[in-house]
Amino acid sequence: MTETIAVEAAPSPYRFDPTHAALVIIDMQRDFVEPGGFGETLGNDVSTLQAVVAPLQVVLADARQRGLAVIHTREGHLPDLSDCPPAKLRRGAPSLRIGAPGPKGRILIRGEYGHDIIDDLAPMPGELVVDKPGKGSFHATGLHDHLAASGITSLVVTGVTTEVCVHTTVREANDRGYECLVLSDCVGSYFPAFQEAALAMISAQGGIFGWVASSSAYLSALAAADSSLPV
Ligand code: C5J
Repeated sequence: MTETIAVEAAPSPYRFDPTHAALVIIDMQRDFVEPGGFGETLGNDVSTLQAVVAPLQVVLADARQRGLAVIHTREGHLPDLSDCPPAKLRRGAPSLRIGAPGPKGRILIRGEYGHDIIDDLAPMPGELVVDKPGKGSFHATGLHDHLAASGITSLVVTGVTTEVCVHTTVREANDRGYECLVLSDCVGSYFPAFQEAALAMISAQGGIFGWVASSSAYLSALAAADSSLPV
């Protein structure tokens, strides 16, 4: 039986049908979350991203238990860097550039240990893993086609970093007609001020890009709907 769930969210209740929804987990990769990866080479303190892992594990376990579609993404490049625009390679002042040998293998290169998703959130068989060369999950990937073929119209978005790959993905999704709920404690930034501003931007102006809720509000709404089902 399908049912519309209403999650207490900003700027208004987020309504979705779990049979047409997916949990999207963005870039929870060792290269961003753990010391020695791309995030740290850019001068960031990676510890702020680690706070996301525990609440996200709870949301992921719930999605798996209720059969919600789960999609993971990974930002990274082919070993020959042919899919990495030179402008991206040159950008910033990293201590190690994309493709350089780092403590977890070549920085942000597909197939390397650091590029993969952290063990605590490792994909299970049957869960889609989208490899993306950009910040957004729709650019140069088959994600839109996959979602359309699966009848998915609502995205519950989590992962890192809030103002970069999460924001870019939500903006891309919004322009393609998806309704996104961003879980505020399941997205993380290296910069607290960016976290706050990025979340505010999503729900501002009547929900210009989407909705924002805590994972507890999201899980409570699902649990309430479970308990109201006829037995
Ligand atoms: C960044 C990402 N920050 N996953 N990537 O370069 O947000």
